[in-house]
Amino acid sequence: AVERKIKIVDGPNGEKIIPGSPGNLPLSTSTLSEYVWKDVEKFANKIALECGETGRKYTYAQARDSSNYVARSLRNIGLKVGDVVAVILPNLPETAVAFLGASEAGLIVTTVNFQYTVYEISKQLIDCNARAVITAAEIAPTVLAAIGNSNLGKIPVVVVDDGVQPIPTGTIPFQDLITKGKSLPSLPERTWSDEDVAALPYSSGTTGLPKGVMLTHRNLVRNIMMVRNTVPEGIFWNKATDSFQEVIPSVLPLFHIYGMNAIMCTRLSIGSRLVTLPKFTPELFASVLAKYKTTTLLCAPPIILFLTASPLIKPNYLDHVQCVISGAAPLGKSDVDRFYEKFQSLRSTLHFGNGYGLTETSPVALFNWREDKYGSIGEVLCGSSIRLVDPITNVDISEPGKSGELLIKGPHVMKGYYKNEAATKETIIEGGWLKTGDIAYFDEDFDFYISDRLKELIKVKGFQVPPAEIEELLRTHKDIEEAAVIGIPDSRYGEVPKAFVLPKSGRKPSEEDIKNFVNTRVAEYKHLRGGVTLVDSIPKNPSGKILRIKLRDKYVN
Ligand code: 4UW
Repeated sequence: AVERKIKIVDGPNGEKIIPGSPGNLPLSTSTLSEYVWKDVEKFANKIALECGETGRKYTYAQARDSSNYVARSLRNIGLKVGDVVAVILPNLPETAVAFLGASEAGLIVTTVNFQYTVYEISKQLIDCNARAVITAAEIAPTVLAAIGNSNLGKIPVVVVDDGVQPIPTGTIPFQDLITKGKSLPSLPERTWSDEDVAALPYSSGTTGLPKGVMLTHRNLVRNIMMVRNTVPEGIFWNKATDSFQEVIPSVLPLFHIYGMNAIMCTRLSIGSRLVTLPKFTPELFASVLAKYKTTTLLCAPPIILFLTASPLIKPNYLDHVQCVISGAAPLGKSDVDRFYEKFQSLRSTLHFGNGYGLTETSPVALFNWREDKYGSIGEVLCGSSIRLVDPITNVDISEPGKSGELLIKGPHVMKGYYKNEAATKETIIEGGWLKTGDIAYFDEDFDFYISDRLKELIKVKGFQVPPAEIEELLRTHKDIEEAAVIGIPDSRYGEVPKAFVLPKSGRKPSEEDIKNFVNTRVAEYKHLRGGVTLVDSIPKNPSGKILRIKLRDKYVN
């Protein structure tokens, strides 16, 4: 056990501020790509990125140079500093090259779920006014249809060639950005600072529709530094040396903040080898684990459950694994116990970590690495602080065991929601505190636990399903007057969405019809697996806000 010397500080308005773990953050004004590549000479010839399906690889020197050539090309095709470029790619080596290249060119990268439908993609592209798209051959038809459905006009579409599917006419091969960029002049000196926006992933936050989360270069870089200064080196992260290199299957999607910053950027900054999996199939994941000596597993709970349950994963596949990190959704102690029952030989050597955070915090805010406290989300990262506020009385909590809404402050907290000042003001309140919508408490050692979720967000396998988005879609159905969507617990998915539907008078849509309507318009994980119930009224408060908690109390608990 570690004794943590944390002293609660009184704020000017009665706040009880709980400071993060001790540890100094060195000053930095690097942009994201400068930070990621800053030590690249130390591991220039090691493999940085490798496709787990085809074996296509980039060494560190190649990855850095290719990103730089991509940056030159993107500027050369007319994109200007501050333009938004959408990266709609599965996990490929090129996803990192595209992301970091666009960032180096001073563009803002919005990452889009590559499993999205035409409907979902066009919404995001329109909302952020994307000026270009980088995608893959397999997805290109969907992306082109989404652009066609939008008011964006003719924008450049760059396509990564998978060697299987032809690239649609009128699009730019990604490889051309690299090869032609090489002979273009170097980028001019940068005119933007680390306080400018680098990434624009989407999150619904505590309420409403998905919103662009403005993460600056500083947000992302500071978060990497906060993790590296709080979480023990040599266990949970290892810088590459002459004789050692981390090997990490990159299975969590790179469009989500966990894959993007906590895995891709963080681990490239220390010289790890990322083996990218373009899709999650049990066979591909098993073959990657069998082939590569994986040292580090960065997972969400469903992956840990999969490793435990699947007969395709032989216990010896994990023999070289030093640590398993879980994040994005709750992981129970019993899940860890079952994992160790299968991977017996790891019991004395393996370290289990649990990271908690949000898209809005770049993402890591708290991290647990204590073996005796698996259910905990651990300690607050250095360089940041938190508060717990009773959601009913609005009074700050300063004793162990009492639950309140978790508020976060620090250099990792987003600049705000893109073009949405109202939502920003509701989420980042006076003093710069970000409301998480999660209910938490702490114990005698200042280790934290999430006990409930105040916000309406549903998390399916760690992915966000904003109820407001499904409700908006349901209201476009010809027979539906009103709808409310809630999450119900599910052993496989964590939670699944369930819809309550008020039909238009005289109409009686079938459950099957409603499910089909939704399921053909949204990505697979948003499907109404929890079913559909027809109701006579949707509970609302006087101002018209849906009282989802009433539905939860009536139908779930
Ligand atoms: N336990 C319980 C957790 C946990 C959790 C998140 O989609 P977003 O916006 O963001 C994420 C971030 C994942 C992440 C954070 C920190 C970290 O170290 C890591 O890797 C180890 C991954 O998923 O959803 C944010 C919401 O997800 C829930 C919580 O409700 C939060 O507000 N959540 N991590 N360990 N719940």
